[in-house]
Amino acid sequence: MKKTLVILAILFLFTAALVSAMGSEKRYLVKSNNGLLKASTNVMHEFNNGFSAELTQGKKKALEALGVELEEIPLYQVLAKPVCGDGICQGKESRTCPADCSSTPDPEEPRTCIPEMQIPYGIQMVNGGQGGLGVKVAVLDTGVNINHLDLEVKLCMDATKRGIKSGCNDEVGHGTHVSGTIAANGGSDGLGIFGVAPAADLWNIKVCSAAGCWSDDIAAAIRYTTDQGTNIISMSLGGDTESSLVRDAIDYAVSKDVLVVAATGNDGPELGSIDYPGANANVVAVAAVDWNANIAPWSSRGINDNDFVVEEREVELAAPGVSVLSTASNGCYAVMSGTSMATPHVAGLAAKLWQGSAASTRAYLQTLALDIDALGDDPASGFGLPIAP
Ligand SMILES: [Ca+2]
Ligand SMILES: [Ca+2]
Ligand SMILES: [Ca+2]
Repeated sequence: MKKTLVILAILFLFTAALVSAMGSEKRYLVKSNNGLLKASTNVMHEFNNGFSAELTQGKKKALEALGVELEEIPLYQVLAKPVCGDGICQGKESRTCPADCSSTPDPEEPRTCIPEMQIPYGIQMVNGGQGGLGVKVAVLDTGVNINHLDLEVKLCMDATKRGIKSGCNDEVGHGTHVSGTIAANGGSDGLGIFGVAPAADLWNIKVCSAAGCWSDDIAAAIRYTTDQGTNIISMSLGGDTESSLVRDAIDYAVSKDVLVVAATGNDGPELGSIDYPGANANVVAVAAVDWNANIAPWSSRGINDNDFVVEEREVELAAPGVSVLSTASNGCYAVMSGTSMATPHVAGLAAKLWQGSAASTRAYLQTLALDIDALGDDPASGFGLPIAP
C-alpha cells in the first residue's frame, strides 16, 4: 500500500500542471490523512476525517483503486432572485444609482450615491435600524465591498483560496447586499442606508464566487469564525444536497454557542423544496415574504408538522425578501429578491436582540414571530415574521 502511494504521489505531481490547466475538476472529501496524498494534491482545506481537493476523473479513479474513500462535495449557490416586475423572474439585479457611480467611491470623498430610502421597508417591518452593539455576525457569502460608506467591516477573510486567507473582495455583489441588511450604519454623514443592527460587529468570510459556493469552503469558514468567537453565522446560500462537512461544522458551531441562520431557498412552492443547510434542524431557516407579509411563491417550503418543534427540513421563520433595497458592491444601492435577502433580516434581529446565548436568542425570536398566515407552524413561513419589541 505504502509503495503504491509513493508511485501514485509522483504521478500526481507530474500531472498536476496539466490538471489545473484543464480546470474541470470536481471537489471531493478525501477521507485520508496520508501525508503523501496531501503533498501530491492541491489541498483546499483539512478536516478531522481527511481533506478536500479538486480531483480529475483519472485521479479519482486512482484513489478509489487504492481503497481511499471519497465523498463528492456539493456546490451550493447564493439564493438571490434578481428583481423583474413581480420579483420572480431571472435577470440582472437593478441598481438604484446614477450611471456615473459605477466605480467604487473613495472613502475620503463625499458620497455620490443616496439611497431611495434610508430605512428600507424590511428594516421597518422587523423594527430594526438600531442596536446590536458588541454582537458579532459572520456573513459567509461572496465577500463585501469594505469601502462602502455605509459598512464597517471588522473582519474580512477568504476561504476560497486554500485555507483561510485575508481579503474578501466581492465580485458578485450578493455579499455586500446581505451585509447591508444586517449592519449598514448610514455612513459617517448619516445620509446612507441602515440595516437591522447597525452597531453589530460585521464579519465577512468569502465562501462563494460567481460559480457558486463549495461546501468545504463553507465548512472551513464556519469552523474558523466559530474559533474566532462569532455569536451569529448568516448564510444566504444553499443547495438540494446535504454536505456532511457543513453538517459537522454546524454541530461544532452550535456546541460553541453560535446561532446559525440560513436561507430556505427559492425553489417553492413545492412542499419539501427547502435547501440545505437551512434544512438542518440546528439552523434557523428563513423564508421570504413581501412588503404585505405575504409569502413569496418561490420561497422554498418545508415539511412542517405544525408542532412548533423545529425538525429536519422545516421552515422556522419568515422575513422580508422581495425587492429589498441594500448596499451594492459598486458603493451605491441595489434592489434584490430572494430568501438570501430574508436571511440577514433574521441574523440582524438576532444581533439586535441577543439574549446572552444562541439557544435563548433562537427561542426568543420564535416567541416574537407574528403568525402572518394564521396557519401556525406551517411549511411556508413556519412560526412567522419576528418583530423586535
Ligand atoms: Ca432548520
Ligand atoms: Ca416540527
Ligand atoms: Ca405560520
